[in-house]
Amino acid sequence: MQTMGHREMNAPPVRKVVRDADYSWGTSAMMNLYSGTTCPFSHRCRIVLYEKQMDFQVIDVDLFNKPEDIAIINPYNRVPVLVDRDLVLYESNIINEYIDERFPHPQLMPPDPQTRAKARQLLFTMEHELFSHIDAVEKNLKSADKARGHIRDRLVELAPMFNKQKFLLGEDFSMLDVAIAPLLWRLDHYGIEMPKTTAPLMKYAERIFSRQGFIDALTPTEKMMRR
Ligand SMILES: N[C@@H](CCC(=O)N[C@@H](CS)C(=O)NCC(=O)O)C(=O)O
Repeated sequence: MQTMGHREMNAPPVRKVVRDADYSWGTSAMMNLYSGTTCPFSHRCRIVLYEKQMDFQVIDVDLFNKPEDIAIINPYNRVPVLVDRDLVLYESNIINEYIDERFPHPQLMPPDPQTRAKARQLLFTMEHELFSHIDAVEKNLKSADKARGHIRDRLVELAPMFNKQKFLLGEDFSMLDVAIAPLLWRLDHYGIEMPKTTAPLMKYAERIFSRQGFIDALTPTEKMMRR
């Protein structure tokens, strides 16, 4: 088993498919992320892990045949779940803040308390305004079209901001960009059509998609979501 630390150049992080024997939390020296291969929330955590360039394992969880053990490590029975020795964490934004504090370079949350608090507030707003509608689209519920409309309208409002700045918090890539990226990547896949007025937002999305950490974090299934 590799020890925790920065990876050798060109040595890709390990990704392996989950088997019962892999549920050995508390014994591995590396961080283990239990991740859904198409899950936008797991996608967020994979992006942070790959941006940080440390050793970790991503354990692919088949959500259509979910192992019972997930309910043991997460009372809400969902992925992502991060296991770092005897620490078990769930909720993507909480996991990401932990990874960011544990491996501060490059730092993804703002360094000063006021901007950091503002960032957390914006993460909350993003969950409320955008990601709370994803479930309806993913599960193709009756409300899916309404949910698509909500997401599109919020993104239309956001678009002009990127005429003035490169990323959500200003000139630097941050945790907010990580948090929204899986949704932007899935717009076609979710059948959310964006009007031409959102060109600045689409340019912003491409800026994120071209980052090496983002590319490395994509699962084979996610790669196929965009043509
Ligand atoms: N708020 C959670 C949402 C996690 C979530 O909804 N995960 C989905 C997959 S994307 C899940 O595990 N659903 C349970 C299931 O499919 O059985 C987070 O940010 O981590």
